[in-house]
Amino acid sequence: MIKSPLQIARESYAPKVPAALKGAVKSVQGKNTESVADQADIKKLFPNTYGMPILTFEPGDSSATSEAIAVGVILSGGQAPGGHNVISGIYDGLKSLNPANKVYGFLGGPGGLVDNDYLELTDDIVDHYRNTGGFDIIGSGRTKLEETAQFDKGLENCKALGINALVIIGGDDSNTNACVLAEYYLAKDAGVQVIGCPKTIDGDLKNEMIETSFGFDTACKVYSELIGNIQRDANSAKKYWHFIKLMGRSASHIGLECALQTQPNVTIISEEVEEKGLTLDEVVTDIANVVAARAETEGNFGTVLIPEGLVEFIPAMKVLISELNDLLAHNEAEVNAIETDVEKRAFVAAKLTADSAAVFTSLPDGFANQLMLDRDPHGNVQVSMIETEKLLIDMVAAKLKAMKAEGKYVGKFAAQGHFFGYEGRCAAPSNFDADYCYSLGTTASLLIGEGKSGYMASVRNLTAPADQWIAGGVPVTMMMNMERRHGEMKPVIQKALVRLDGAPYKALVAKRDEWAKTTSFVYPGPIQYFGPSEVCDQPTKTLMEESK
Ligand code: FBP
Repeated sequence: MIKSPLQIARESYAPKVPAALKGAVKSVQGKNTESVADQADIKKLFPNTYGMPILTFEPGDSSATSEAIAVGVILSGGQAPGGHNVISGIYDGLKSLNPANKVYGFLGGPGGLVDNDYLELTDDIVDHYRNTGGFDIIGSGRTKLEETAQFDKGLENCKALGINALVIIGGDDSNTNACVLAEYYLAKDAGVQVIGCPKTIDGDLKNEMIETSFGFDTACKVYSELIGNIQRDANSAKKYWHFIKLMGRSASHIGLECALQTQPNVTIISEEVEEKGLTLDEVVTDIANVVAARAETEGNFGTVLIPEGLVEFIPAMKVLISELNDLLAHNEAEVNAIETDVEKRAFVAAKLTADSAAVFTSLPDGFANQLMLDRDPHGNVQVSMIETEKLLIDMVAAKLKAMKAEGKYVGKFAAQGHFFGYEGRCAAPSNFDADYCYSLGTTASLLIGEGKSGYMASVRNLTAPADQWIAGGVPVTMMMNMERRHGEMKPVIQKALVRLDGAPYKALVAKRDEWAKTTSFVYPGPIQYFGPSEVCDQPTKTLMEESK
């Protein structure tokens, strides 16, 4: 493989780690824990992993096992910058516990564990991927580990390889399943520990003990660079409105962080739309009003940030999508057998409730077709395939036309649509993510050495310099509550949506009217890896606001 000069230079970057992880390490037990809600139900479902104490690693004599062990690593779900550093942290951590320890990577995500598709990681392989983006070292996948038959097959494969522990690097659903697996193996006394690591660019796996998921920092910095470039173009030519959809399946953390970094004219926050019960027409009217006001002062240009998951937060659309999910799941064969989109739409519309059918038939055909596309293995609509930015452009254009007819708009509206998602998911990790991920991996190896299972690696105090970060383990059950999924109540890690009483959202609200009226764009530029710390090591604005 030909490497770029930057890749070669980054190979020798030594990630910064918490001071406590630099020498001999002991684990200190904190208080026993409770789940965030539904304690009785979660306790009953997780008798072996419920209530375990929080662990913190501090300098001191280790009680970790020095017997040689083997560990299996799995990358689960969407790519996030820094995954390779989690693996190199696990690898180095285990080798420093005992050079005879082995690390296997299961290929192509959780499915690799069930299919016994694996690769033994060696110095050569790991060195090749240090500080690089992507998940290509072993690949990722979205197979759900939830059936006991899969757990048993996985166990058989672990036993054949002599694997004593698995590390599952994933988002909220994957870590929920990791905990179910940990519980199952403990109940069976199977001798395989399971540890989770918090991954997702979406930033929605966070709580009191997990300050951020890895990858969020880099992805937001990449998108903010691109938004800044577009804003500079918009401000130079003064002829386009740019509607930019940003990845993040549910929560609007990415849009919010990018807004704080770039100061666009309009930022839609899905959670706010839901809270206020806004209709699609009201969202469109709000944008059109900003376009009309700027036409009279600044000119016919600007930027609108749109969260990827918006459609699922507009109340009427949410009901429609949920009906569509059930309807498509129950009539899969029939729907697939229909040849044309027109007939498909008619078939679906006839089966929806009257209100949802009215919403569905009012949508542009192309958009309605996108809502009928295949769901992902977790039953979610694949929002990355829904062109919300184009829908909004068309609807804003129509609204402005009507406003013009009423003499309420005097400008000229020309718009460009963009979707930033895949551009950021495999970017070379920022220093923050390179350091954070390596620390998470090292922490996971220590949790394994301590014989723990059902824990997630946690590294906190992230707005301080890395040597002051606090590493430890948090029982996954602590993050759980019961939620209805596909008609059944299930224990799941509580998803962290944007909090409307949270500091990052309040920081946006304090400024957004000014950013709408004026041209206050910020152009963050590309991620920097070499140079002064204030340029290279800054955490996200979200973390900084939350830690104030
Ligand atoms: P994870 O939750 O697995 O981290 O993935 C998040 C995500 O990047 C979303 O932001 C996006 O909607 C989705 O993955 C896209 O999925 P795919 O890679 O399957 O197109």
